[in-house]
Amino acid sequence: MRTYTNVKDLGGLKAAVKEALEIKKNRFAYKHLGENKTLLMVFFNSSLRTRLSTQKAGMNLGMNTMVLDINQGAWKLETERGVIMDGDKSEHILEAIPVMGSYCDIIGVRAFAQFENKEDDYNEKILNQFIQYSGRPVFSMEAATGHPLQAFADLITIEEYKKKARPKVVLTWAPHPKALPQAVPNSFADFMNEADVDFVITHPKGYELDPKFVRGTKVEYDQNKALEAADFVYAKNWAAYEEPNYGKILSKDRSWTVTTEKMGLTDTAYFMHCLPVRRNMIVSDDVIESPQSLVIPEAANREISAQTVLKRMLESL
Ligand code: AN0
Ligand code: CP
Repeated sequence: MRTYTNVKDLGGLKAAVKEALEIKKNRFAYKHLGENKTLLMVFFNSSLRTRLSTQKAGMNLGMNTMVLDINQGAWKLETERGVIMDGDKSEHILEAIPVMGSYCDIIGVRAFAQFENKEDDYNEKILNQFIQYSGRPVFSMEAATGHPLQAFADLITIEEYKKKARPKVVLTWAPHPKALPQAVPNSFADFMNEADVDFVITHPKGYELDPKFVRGTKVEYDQNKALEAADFVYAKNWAAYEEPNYGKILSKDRSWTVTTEKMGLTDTAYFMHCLPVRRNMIVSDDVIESPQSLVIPEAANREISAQTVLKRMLESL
């Protein structure tokens, strides 16, 4: 595997989940693969889970791991070509990327949508420059339009907990005080569309996601209706995608918060969220603390999704 940026890079999902569950049973079985190989993780944004789980996955595979926080200690990077660099940015990304590539064998990149220019975000301007100029296999640790390590971990979790062959999975928008990217819901939709699930999306009008990820999925604007008979409720906030509101908050309506009452509409569904989560905005204390909450096992599976991807990349070096 040379790149991991979306569901297609995994090939068949069934085989990928099977491989992931085998890795989970014996996570040190492939320790020889990473011997004398170096993983570099580059963060343009904050992280708890991605940072720790991906580093742990690399260590399970015997890799050396290095982390660079671009905004804490590295030089500020210019990302536009042709700019006269007389401002506060000391280095151009066109030098920085191949230099980073020269010190490692595999690179992970976290570079969120910046909400300044929709085209730049949706063309994955930063991530694609790493793919083009690093000379190394590159994987997304949440880029502008997707978070495929998260969605893969989500799918593994659903496979582990589902009680029927084809569960109903509902992705619901929920309120949040700050504008958040569409990366997590985009990737979740991308994966659910390829998985054997009955997938429904619900959000207020104006929060329509990129049709490239939604594909033919049913969008039900009435959250209560969408939740009926759900087996899994996946909550997430995102800012508007459609112009002229790209990156804007259109609603903070707390009637969309996932509460015990809302979960009562489901078929005793499990609750999922990628974390970090704002309690009593996205989800009530009661729901996230209930036995139906999968947020911790879901986060734990991030180690497994990362390890499956890194294993495949090491195998193709
Ligand atoms: C980020 C987001 O919504 O994309 C990261 C989630 C994994 N969340 C926040 O910035 C709070
Ligand atoms: N879910 C997730 O990616 O968490 P972090 O932002 O803490 O890495």
